[in-house]
Amino acid sequence: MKPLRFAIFGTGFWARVQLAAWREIGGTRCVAVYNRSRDKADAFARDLGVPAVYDDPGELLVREKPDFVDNITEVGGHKPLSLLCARHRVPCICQKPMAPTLRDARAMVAAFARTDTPFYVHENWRWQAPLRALITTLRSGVLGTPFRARLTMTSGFDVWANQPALRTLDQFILTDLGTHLLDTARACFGEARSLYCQLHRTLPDVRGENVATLLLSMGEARTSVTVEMAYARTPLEREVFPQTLAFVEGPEGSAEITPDYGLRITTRRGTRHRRHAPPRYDWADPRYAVAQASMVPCLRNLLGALRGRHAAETTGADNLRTLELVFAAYESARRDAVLHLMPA
Ligand code: 89V
Repeated sequence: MKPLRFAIFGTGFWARVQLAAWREIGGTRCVAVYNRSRDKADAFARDLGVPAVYDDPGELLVREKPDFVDNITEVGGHKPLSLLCARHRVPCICQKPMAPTLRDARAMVAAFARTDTPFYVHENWRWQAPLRALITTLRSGVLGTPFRARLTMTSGFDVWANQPALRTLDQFILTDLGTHLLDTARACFGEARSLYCQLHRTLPDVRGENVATLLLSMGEARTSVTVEMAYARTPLEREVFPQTLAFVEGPEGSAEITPDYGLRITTRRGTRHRRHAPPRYDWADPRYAVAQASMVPCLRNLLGALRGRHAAETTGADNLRTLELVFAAYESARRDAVLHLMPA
């Protein structure tokens, strides 16, 4: 089968690993890159063997006619560059968070819908090996319908070293990490009915909030889901970045994701423990192993959708539901109020 020809927009930290993840899967060929500063795009193309470099994304689309674009720019580039793809009717995968406001995100999804052009969001968290094993366990019904769950990602890791732009965001942890955890919560427990959130800003050199705690009622069963996240440089006995830990309780059993990529499932028959360590890729930064490895199944799912083989899990339209939770969380924290998101 002919490889799909694609272009990458943005040549920063994530673009390098994302291209490696595309190459891991096969079936595509990166034919061009665009970056605002051409010297960065030149260096990227030279290091990674991409044949063409542009500092004008419109010109790239006209000349190269890619089968799709992977938009891996910082959040400020997501809307303008995705809309450019929509205007050219070029399918686009947009990095998370899709947009800095819900209004922008809705406009993006609508633009692709109007031109009947595929639009996906690169949301890889739900594809992390231990979380995927948890999702499969929940869908098997072995725990019964969960009544309570906790997702936790609390880390002292210096995320700003590789992503300095995160320091200057007015809205930080909910948009950067909250998108991931709330999307994973949706994959596990269904849509949120209500939400309450508290935020803290504890670091003088980071503009936005860096600690968030949410309580959601999710799905038909109104599962009580607590989501905790922090990038607070708090000394921790055990650093598990970028793993998300979880504990789920149901009438028939419980499940726990432990710091060593373990999934422990306890039913009346006892406890079963299995490790779901991420595959090791030589292109992946070992400090980000489980997160970067999850790009492979995430991109495989999106590629299958681009080829028309199946529906993508993380379409733009689906991801709107995740962003609705992110922005509802800011509103809840601002008003110190529970928000009801669905008719009871
Ligand atoms: O994957 C990401 O989007 C990163 C991280 C969650 C590691 O902070 O920004």
